[in-house]
Amino acid sequence: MKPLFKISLSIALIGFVAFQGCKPKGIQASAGGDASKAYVAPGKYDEFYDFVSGGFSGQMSVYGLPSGRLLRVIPVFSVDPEKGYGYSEETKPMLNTSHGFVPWDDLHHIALSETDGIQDGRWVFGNGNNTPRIARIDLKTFRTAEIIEIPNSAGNHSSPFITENSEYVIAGTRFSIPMDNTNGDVAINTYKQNFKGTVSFISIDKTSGRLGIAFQILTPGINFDLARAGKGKSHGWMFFSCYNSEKANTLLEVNASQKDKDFIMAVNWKKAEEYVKAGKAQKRPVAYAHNIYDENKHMATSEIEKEVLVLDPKDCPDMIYFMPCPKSPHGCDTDPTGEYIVGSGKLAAVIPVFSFTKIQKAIADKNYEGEYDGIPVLKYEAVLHGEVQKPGLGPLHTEFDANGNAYTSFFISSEIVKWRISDLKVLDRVPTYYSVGHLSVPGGPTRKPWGKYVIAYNKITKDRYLPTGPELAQSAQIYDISGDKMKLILDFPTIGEPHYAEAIPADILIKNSQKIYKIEDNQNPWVAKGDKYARVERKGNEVHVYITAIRSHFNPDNIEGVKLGDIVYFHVTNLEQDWDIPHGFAVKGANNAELLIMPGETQTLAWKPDRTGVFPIYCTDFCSALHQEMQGYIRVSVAGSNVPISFSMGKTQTTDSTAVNK
Ligand code: RUQ
Ligand code: CUA
Repeated sequence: MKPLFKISLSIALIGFVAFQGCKPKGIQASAGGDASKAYVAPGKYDEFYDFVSGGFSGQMSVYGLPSGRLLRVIPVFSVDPEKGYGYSEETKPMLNTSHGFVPWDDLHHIALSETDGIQDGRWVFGNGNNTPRIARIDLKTFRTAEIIEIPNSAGNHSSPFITENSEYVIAGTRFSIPMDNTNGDVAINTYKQNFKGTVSFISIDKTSGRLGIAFQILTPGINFDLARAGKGKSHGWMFFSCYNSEKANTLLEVNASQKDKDFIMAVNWKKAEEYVKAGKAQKRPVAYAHNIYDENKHMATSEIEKEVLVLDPKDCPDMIYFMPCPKSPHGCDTDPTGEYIVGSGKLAAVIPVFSFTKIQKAIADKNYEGEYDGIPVLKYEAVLHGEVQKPGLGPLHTEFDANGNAYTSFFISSEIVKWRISDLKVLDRVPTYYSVGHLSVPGGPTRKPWGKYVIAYNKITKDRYLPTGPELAQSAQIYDISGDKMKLILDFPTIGEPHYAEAIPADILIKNSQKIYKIEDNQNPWVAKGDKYARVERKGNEVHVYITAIRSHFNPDNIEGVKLGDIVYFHVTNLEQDWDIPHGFAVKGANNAELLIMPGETQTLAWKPDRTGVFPIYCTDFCSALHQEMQGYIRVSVAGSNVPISFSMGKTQTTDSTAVNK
């Protein structure tokens, strides 16, 4: 098998290289779809919100479908000067980790919360790949509400995947590593002895959404790539794709592609819950950050948590099984009925489809082909529903419609292939421009796909848009899937590198969308709930400026008495109570971004002046006809100055106009 495979891989790669090298003829002609299907008239709403991961931008973006209009970029793991996220004192703790402040991450996957296997529109989750984290975004405010770090993990790629009643978001580690509570200072080539993997089950509080690491399962030292929860009949199970069953620690490109089959790991998490209840989990000392944004205080707090429960499969029989899966599986997707699990070997020539019923039978019959690190390996043929033959090259991800069809992306052959789950027949194929990674059908990973479109998220765009220097935009392409044949109707560039996306009917979110923060509910410790609270206070070398903002002035707007060596905290409260009236706040020379303060909210900017003088402050968001007049001054005097703290708005100064610092 090995030499044969090598040949087919090199043919695939030659094909890929050739494909990269010259543009197939006639592409521009074939790319013209029925654009009217993507047309949303000015002033009309889109039918779906589409939440798209930003990859190495660390953010999540929100588009309208089918128009492809960009509605919002939600800052998640990366600082965002546009919104002051990660720059204001209130939001800095959101990016705290056990390594300190980490202002960036690599966000690959989206998971919308579900009730009974249907999207409920409460939260959207995203993973941080680099410094393992999961974020929860509140869909009332489209803001990051919580970030939890994951211990015993390195490269949180197989994440976050949600169960059908949002019991858990689940995260598998991409890299195996020495566990956090062991001495990690070991030779890298002791991989096989010292490196382990984990998968983490992070519980979601039903009302508040608050996250907590319920337990982790220790696994052999392999790499987890993706995952999906079971649903319907397979609810209570979780399926993870894994590669590097060879346990290579170097040149994985070759060394982790040796075996014909890697695995899909099936975890019976209901059983795992029983083991935790029965006290089978070990408490392990770890350190991970847990950051929560309090909506009433408009402020995040970060705590370092110290312990995690770990289940070792050695002590927990019947909890995990391996299923052989051809050649370095990437995507692992469960169909809407929960009966079928689709594996996608990046280097495989077929798509294997597993049957949950057969998996249960093989487990009951102990139909094993052996063991891997003491964990039973089920017989491939015994658990297989069948293989899709000759589907394309480099299958990555599969989504579903409500009519029993599957849509698989093919990176190497740059196409989407539609096939029928029941008889595994290929029904249609369309090219993508180019090299599609994930694809997404609205509701596609749930029990209730909404269908209508499949959206391809492409890694390479080459000649699709005007050239923009060495780097070109990644792109999304929308295909109409309402008929038998897929039809390209629109393509649009994306922010960062889009990996996965999930779309949800707009109606589900619109009704909950928050318009303002009520000023009377503002519990920020530095709030100024009206003009009479506007003031400046000195505390040692800290100067606290309590500023209110309302169209079109700041109160106070003239501030004096700051001395070199002071640190100034501008606590700005936006007194507006109208929808869509944020004010911004910036001061010259701050080593910081602006603040962008929503109606009813308080945010704080820290500024350490580096020279004496008079510095402008101003509103950055065009809020009114007199936005440009929304400005003021702050005076900074020498260190030993006796200029007293003073502040005002609207008063004509009575001091001697020639007064300068002595
Ligand atoms: S991955 S392009 Cu990071 Cu989801 Cu498959
Ligand atoms: Cu406030 Cu511009």
